[in-house]
Amino acid sequence: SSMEALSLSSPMSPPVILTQDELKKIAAYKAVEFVESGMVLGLGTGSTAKHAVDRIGELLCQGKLNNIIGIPTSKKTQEQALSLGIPLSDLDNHPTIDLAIDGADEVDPHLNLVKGRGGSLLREKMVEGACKKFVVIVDESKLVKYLGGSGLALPVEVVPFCWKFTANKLQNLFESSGCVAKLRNDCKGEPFVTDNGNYIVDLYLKKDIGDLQVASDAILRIAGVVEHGMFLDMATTVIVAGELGITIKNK
Ligand code: ABF
Repeated sequence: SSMEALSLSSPMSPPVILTQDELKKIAAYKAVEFVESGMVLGLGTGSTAKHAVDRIGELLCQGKLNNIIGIPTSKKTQEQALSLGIPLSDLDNHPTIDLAIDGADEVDPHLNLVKGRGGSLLREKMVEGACKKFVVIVDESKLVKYLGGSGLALPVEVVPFCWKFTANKLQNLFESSGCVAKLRNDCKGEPFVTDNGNYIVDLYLKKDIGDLQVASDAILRIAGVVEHGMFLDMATTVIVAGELGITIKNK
């Protein structure tokens, strides 16, 4: 893996304090520099990816990009892209995508990710799994030593049918990591429903779950599980914006 650091301010200028949203925007704009006319683009979801989609719309509008086809990873991003006039299609029509840009909840030192706090993990995994290049954009708060290390949950999309049965199986699977499985609720206290009509079970872990590929396979073997939020060996580039500048990590 290679690394490249770009400073945001010259050594002589006074330090600039940036908000987390400004850092997200800096990472997003940097990623859009990889976009070229004629590309089929995976469009991510979340507050970081939103800046990238806005920027792509702006460049299209200014005529600085042409012939872009966007493949959205959620209904929300689909609406945003439509409002910006970005031409859209889907994986059925474009099974190979040139480049996807999306955020993440956690990034480990090997560029493995946790995604799905926003609830769009299934479509994200389908689209981003079909990409030649997958550029992840984060502010430095998303960097962790191991997945689960932020104290946030590992999200799992499950079918609504007997979700408690599935949640129990998931909790038991990671019993030795002190796992607690909770159904995600929306702001009204009702089960959160994904774009695909499913539920999300959030797995809170107290310890490292060990071999991630083994954990991934075990989760996916449970009937009732649709997909989980570990994105292993998928990111080709991670752009991290921090107070001291932008770091670009390549696989
Ligand atoms: C999507 O947005 C999700 O996979 C991830 O959960 C979330 C990150 O959101 P934000 O950029 O708002 O932190 O990429």
